[in-house]
Amino acid sequence: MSEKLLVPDIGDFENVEVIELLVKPGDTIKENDPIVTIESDKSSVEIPSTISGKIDTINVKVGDKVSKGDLLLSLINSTKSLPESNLPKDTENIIKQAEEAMAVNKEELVKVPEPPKEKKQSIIQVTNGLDTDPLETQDWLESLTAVISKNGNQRAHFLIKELINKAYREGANIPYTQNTPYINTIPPEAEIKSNGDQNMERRIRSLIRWNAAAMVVRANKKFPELGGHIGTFASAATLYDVGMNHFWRAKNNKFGGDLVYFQGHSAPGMYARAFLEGRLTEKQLDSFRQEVKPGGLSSYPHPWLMPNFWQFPTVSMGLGPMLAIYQARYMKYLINRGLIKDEGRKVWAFLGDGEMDEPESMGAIGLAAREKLDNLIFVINCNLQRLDGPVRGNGKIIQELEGSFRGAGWNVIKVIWGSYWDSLLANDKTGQLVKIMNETVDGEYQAMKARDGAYVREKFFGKHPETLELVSSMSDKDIWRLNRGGHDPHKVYAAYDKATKNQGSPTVIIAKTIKGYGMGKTGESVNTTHQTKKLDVDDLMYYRDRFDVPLTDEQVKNIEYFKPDEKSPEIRYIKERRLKLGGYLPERSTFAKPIKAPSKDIFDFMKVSTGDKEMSTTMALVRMLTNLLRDKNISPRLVPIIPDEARTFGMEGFFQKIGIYAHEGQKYEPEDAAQLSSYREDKSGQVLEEGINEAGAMSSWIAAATAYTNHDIEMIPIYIFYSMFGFQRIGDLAWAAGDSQARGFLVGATAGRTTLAGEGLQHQDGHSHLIASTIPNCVTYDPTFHYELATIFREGLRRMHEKKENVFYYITTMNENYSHPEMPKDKNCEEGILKGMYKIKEFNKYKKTKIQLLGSGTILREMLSAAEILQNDYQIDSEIWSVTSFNELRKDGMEVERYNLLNPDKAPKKSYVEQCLGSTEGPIMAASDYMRMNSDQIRPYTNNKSFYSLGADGFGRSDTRKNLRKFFEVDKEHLVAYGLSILAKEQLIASKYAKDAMKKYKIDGDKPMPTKL
Ligand SMILES: Cc1ncc(C[n+]2csc(CCOP(=O)(O)OP(=O)(O)O)c2C)c(N)n1
Ligand SMILES: [Mg+2]
Repeated sequence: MSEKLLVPDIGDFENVEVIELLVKPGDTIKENDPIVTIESDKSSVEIPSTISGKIDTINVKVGDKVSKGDLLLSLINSTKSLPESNLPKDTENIIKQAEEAMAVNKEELVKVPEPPKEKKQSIIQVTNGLDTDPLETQDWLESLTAVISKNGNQRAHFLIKELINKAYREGANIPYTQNTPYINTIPPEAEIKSNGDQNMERRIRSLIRWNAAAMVVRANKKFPELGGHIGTFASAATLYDVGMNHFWRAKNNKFGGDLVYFQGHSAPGMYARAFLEGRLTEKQLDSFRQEVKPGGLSSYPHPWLMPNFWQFPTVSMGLGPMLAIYQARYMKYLINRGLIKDEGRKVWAFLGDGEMDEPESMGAIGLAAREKLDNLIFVINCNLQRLDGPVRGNGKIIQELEGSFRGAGWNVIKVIWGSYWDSLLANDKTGQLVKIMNETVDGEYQAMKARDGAYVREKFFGKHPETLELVSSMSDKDIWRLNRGGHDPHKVYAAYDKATKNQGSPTVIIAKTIKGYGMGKTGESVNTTHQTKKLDVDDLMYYRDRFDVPLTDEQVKNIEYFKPDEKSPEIRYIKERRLKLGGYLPERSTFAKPIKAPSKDIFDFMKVSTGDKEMSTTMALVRMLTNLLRDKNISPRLVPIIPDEARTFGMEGFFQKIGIYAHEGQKYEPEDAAQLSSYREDKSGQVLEEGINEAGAMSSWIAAATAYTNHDIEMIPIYIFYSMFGFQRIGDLAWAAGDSQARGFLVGATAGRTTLAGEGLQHQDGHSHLIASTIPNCVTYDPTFHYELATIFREGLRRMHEKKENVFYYITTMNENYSHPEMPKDKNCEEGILKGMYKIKEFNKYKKTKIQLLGSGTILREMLSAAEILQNDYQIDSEIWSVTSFNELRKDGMEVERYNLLNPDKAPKKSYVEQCLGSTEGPIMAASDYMRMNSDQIRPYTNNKSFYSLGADGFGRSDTRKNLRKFFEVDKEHLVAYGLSILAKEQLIASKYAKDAMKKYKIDGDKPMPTKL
């Protein structure tokens, strides 16, 4: 049967140009195969076939304008698609596989036996002092206890929910609290026990504690300026040790490995463990924070400085939690796209309670719950202190965090009290103990641990006769021994076990600890703990005794490290545990295969002139990406990341072509279902549409850009954003990306202070290149023409993803439409584009006066126009240089200058700028759509030639592009006037020409500087 394929609904567009035919008569095509590419003035989209068959005739040609309903082609032997299966084949397959895997997981889930729960005592307590009828309360509570023991927790929960709903419907509009009492979430009888040797683990932990502290103290004894932290790891040692001994699986050839984000300033503890494991030497410990000589240990986790050890930079507070969430999300993305196996890997993040004050720390917890990231576990170490003092002196950080995380939909496990409290809580028949636990504020809890047992008896248990009675048979020492949950390996183990088995939501473990645990009077639970980095001999003796470290007094005085013999049970144990868990942690490695850069011809279409066709560089980029999606090596690895601006950048064609990642697929028919670029969410979708969330998008980008090490698969993330909402919004994340050795593309679209016209002060970017230039491994470009963009992009693919160079690219693209010329034939052009500048044109008619004109981004076009005016109206010759990157030119200049200064006896080298401009004629005038500082960067490298830079300094404002360029004095008229004035200043022409030009172009010499307006 024969069938006709018509142009589908293409949204609001009419008469859209056909720019590519992707098939020819005689071809056999399948459903969803792209047929033609059409292009409006803003975006290009492929039209896929909805029919399979052999092409009989094609009814359109390149250059035709088409609208909805126009005939594209006729097919013979066609079969039409069924409406419900319009997903691409591989998408369908991936979904099928994922669904099968989910079914298997579900079966596994059913098989996991629930631990036997012996209910001895109700955990529900009377805690409300405003109880007006205790007997009635008791009745209700007993009924509930009966339900729990007879029908289980779920039933009890259901009944409570129904009661609350009923109360709400009856008008009792009192919000349900997100808090549970201030006790452990897991009751003692439900705790899963560790099979580890507890005595052995305590001994090992004590040695790690000692060596960690010794390392900091030794470094500071040598060089007091070095700093370091003891108190943080001291509070978290048990939290780390239980994970290291029992939970965290390393990467090896059979398993991808869990990913652990260690709290930045607990690094000494990780080094101390690695020392016992034999991964670090004593000499290395002694070079903690002395990294200038190779082999030193970095202050905090920095993959850039210790590339085989640290995986995640976490010390800038708040970044760790966000990055971990997006890492867990990205892991699911890779699984759902069928790019990695689902091995049940987990992402763990260790955070400080003070760190949770960072808006970033909590900023993405909603996403984690929404996306059901049950591969994510947060451990918040609540030692109740941050740097200066208590985190919530007058409140309770644990309760506050519980409320926020539960509200967001997380599985919350509180680990507040250690095992010594179990019997006290069991004997708390009236609930008075829990009541005072609930009422005591963190400031008091902290103060108690800075004192002694007698103080705790008086100030805590003494709050009520019943609780005082509860501890009457206990000595002050016994009271002092009542431990906090985060220091009890049993409680921590039970929490970790529960967290790893949780399904359908992320888990947060909120553990209560003591800052400076074991440091005694000088450092335990005191406000100055955070800065303690020196311990005197008495403190050290106390610390040794507190943890039974087998060192003599003499050895303590010398602050010696302690490492048992290789054959000792301790070392054997520590190694055995890690062997069982697949290897050591942290460790950074990569086994990712490179991606072959696409052949040059895939970019050829960008090397020819666009003729009359005008387009922006943003559009040229999208065209290029569309083409790259046809390269079988590149296509699956591209990760387009967009913060809800796809349409702004003309990328809506991607919705249908590769889909938007959505872990639940698409549960609704989109409003625009009938249209070609309809909003398509898909479980195996490729685009990460992050919402209005630049920090989240950047975190996703970092996860993708480091997938080569964390998942052993090289990915090509391309995050496209409004350039103004890039670096200045997420600068610290970009810095962390550099540290992480991220590889990928950042695209600052709609860039330029005067190029993005109507949006105004907050939108117009005149400095992102300068911010980007602060990151040493960030390579930046500001191209003007499509062939420059293609050359830069291809080289980026080659350097980062084929040659595995640890750099990342920042490219600005613009929204100004213009036609693009053919790539110059000059064989040095490509090299120049990549190095940062090349000569694009020369006017040499009059051979009297010459000027060198440098332009970047869209201002290059103003410069080209200005050169023409200078030639035609003023008989000035010029050479015009397209500067694709002032930043790259400066890097080269700096390096060459440094070499020359350090090698005064050798023949000096020439910077690339000098090679280009050093022996040219006339002064140099440079301009870009960025601050003058952008072009000023190359001033020192021009061989003392006169150098003038122009740029868009000052706050932007909304107006037409023409008016803005005039205002910032980077339009062709100002460039002409400035050019003439420069030549006059250099005494090459008379000043009257400049004056004339200013009059002609109505340029007011007394106008205030734009920075002051
Ligand atoms: C963004 C940022 N701001 C400030 C700091 C400096 N700083 C380092 S540790 C610290 C206190 C941390 O308190 P908390 O998170 O409770 O960790 P703890 O040491 O108590 O475990 C601060 C303010 C930082 N590292 N990062
Ligand atoms: Mg803290």
